[in-house]
Amino acid sequence: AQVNRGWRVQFNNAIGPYKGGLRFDPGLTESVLKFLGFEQCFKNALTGLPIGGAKGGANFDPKGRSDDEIMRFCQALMNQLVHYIGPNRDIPAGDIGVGQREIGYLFGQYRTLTREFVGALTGKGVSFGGSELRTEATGYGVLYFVKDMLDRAGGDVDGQRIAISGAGNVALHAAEKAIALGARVVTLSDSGGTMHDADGLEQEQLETVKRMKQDRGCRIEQVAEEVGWDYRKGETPWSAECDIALPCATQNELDSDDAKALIDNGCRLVAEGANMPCTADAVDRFQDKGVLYAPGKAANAGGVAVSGLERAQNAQHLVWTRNRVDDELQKIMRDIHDRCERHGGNGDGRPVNYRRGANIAGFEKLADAMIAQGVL
Ligand code: NDP
Ligand code: 8G0
Repeated sequence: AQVNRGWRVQFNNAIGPYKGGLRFDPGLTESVLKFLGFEQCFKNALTGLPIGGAKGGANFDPKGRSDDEIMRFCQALMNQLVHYIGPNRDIPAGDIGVGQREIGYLFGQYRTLTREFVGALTGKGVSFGGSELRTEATGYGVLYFVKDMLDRAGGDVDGQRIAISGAGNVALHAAEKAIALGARVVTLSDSGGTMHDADGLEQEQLETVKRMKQDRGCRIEQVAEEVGWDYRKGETPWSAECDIALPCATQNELDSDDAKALIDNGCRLVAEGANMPCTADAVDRFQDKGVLYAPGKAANAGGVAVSGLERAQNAQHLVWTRNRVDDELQKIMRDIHDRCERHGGNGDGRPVNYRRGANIAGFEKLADAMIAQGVL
């Protein structure tokens, strides 16, 4: 038999029930889940919705597994997870290596074991309680946030060259919205390497990338060949010329040397689609050089926010339209931007310190809730 380890780190539920993603990654450790759970508390507070912070997953490697193997692993994991989650206790969702298919299997097992149809998971298929736009929410939300940052700084997304890392849920939907807003997406990547083209991705090419990744699990190397882009084996996107960088793959994927290369190549704005993709040194360098920088807890909060909206729809036994969810998402991203500006603004039209603003705004809300409830 094969044995894997699963975890759920329930970090704080002072504002609402625990909420956060589940990750399948052979390199996963409890320590990674703890920092992700910690960050999740402040992100969820920033959304303005009543959700606490958690993170979980397993050191299971989904790559190369059959559909049946994935289903059986999801069922085995839920046999244990069922004791800890519930619509008013802890509501997991997908994350790296866990998409709609996995959430479907997890939900099916939860429903079978509990004999209840309730919103104990988010990111479900829209035919069984999932919210419209949840799949797209994180990536779209990143672009809405970037747009708000540029509005504040007197710029525009249209015509900007954007380097994106990753080729998963967040990266591909960030790319989709970037193209829709008139930007040039000059890179995508995976753990094998980077595809690059200075002219940028056409919408039609993006459809090809999505199909190849989602239906056939192709690597970026194969995708690059198919769409006729340059492939840089073993390289990250951070040596490309760009105006904006959106790290959307994983933690610690952009270090201080990468930050220097980006700045030297003209990058003026960095927003984190992934959780903690930039090392602390890299962030210091961006801020020292006046590069606008938005941490994941602000820029990628659209995903968990729409998960919060999915939970609300499930609790009301209602289904909202895509337009309604999109309007709510844009409003939530704007509110997060305003909170960052209020707590991280430097006055007089000077650049906002989004790192400081996001940390203070998220912390203040959570600390107030804990003190009021006598937790401290
Ligand atoms: P996916 O599993 O859909 O995609 C992950 C992508 O990142 C893949 O292209 C993967 O490539 C790449 N990647 C993973 N590890 C590495 C690595 N070590 N080096 C280079 N590339 C790597 O995950 P998501 O898109 O959902 O998540 C991406 C990030 O966004 C994570 O940090 C996640 O926590 C964060 N996030 C996700 C949200 C969501 O709603 N999904 C919400 C908020 C944040 P490969 O195939 O080679 O592994
Ligand atoms: O929807 C969620 O609860 C969720 C899923 C995956 C990642 C995140 C995140 O905010 O990092 C949230």
